Amino acid sequence: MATLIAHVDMDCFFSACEEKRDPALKGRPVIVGAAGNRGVACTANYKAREFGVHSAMPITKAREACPEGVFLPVDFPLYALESRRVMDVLSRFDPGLYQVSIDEAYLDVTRLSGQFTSRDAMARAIRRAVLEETGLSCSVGVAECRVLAKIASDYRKPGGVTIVEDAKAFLSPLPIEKVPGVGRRSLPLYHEAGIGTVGDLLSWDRFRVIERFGTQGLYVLQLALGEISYGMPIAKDQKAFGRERTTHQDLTAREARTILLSLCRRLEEDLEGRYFRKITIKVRYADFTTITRDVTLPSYERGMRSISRNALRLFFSLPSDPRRIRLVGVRTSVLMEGQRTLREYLLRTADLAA
Ligand code: TTP
Ligand code: MG
Repeated sequence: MATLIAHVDMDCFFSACEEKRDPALKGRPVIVGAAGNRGVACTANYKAREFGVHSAMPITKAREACPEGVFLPVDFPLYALESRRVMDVLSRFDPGLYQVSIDEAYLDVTRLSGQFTSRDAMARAIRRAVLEETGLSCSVGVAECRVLAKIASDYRKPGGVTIVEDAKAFLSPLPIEKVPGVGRRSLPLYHEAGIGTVGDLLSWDRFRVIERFGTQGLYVLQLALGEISYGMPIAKDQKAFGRERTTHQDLTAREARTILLSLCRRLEEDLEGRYFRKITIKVRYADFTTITRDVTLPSYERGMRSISRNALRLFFSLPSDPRRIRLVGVRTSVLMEGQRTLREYLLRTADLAA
């Protein structure tokens, strides 16, 4: 079953907290950021946004744009308290939720979705629970890839619920800068090439995209084609990544090796380009004896080839054994941050095309 992710993002969070504390503010343009004239706006409610006020706008400019606005200083302890309340509600839906910032979180809702008639009903239930229990409004995006879930939560703000069933249909009409990572620096490159929407990029040949926009262009393309589906984000302090599978039917060594290879592939996806120095495999026999073997590499490596080569080498180093195998696993540890290289993307793309 594919992982299903919900991304929840609070609507104009700081000003919503201020409006909750002082209901007299409701209906008025509220800008949180500074008491005097120094600094920038942290956030503006939707009323203030109608005047063109946006976050990161210098306060002096915001006052010009919206003279009747209510300008408030930042009350961080208040927002932190409200944030905790929101996360408490969300953690009932996924105790392992991943909080990204003060006002947003990813939830693994794979299992939860089975309790609802539809993904939409589930997303609405999450939104309603937050609203009823905290008095604060949020927007929810649901998709099988967390990047799409995040784009989706922004799609119908404020108070919106968006379910992505089809990556291509959803992304095609969107401006390309809606994809996280396409920012101020790269956007002009797309515009120069006549690309405004993700759909425009999809009409290009894959290799032309790579030539012109490199890894990022390819990433956008793959996202839209459903070839990338990232699950839950992984905590920065995670020390190891592993995948294992228990089978219902005990396996021969040959079958176990095939499963081990598919686990290596999943593991490579989990790693999202990180480097590793240690690889461990685990084998459990039908009689429950479990053995592990590991190797520490002379230097950091990454990628599917390194994982599978080392895992298979460890597997073949096991003494031949007539017992059937009921579990195999592979793990990488001693990790270092890293991004996927273009070469790795191409290798994976070649794999996908094969
Ligand atoms: P966002 O979720 O980006 O913005 P928002 O919640 O105000 O509005 P939206 O409805 O579009 O989600 O950021 C969450 C909070 O983080 C925001 O209320 C204030 C703070 N923040 C800053 O302090 N500085 C900034 O530049 C931004 C973007 C946000
Ligand atoms: Mg927000």
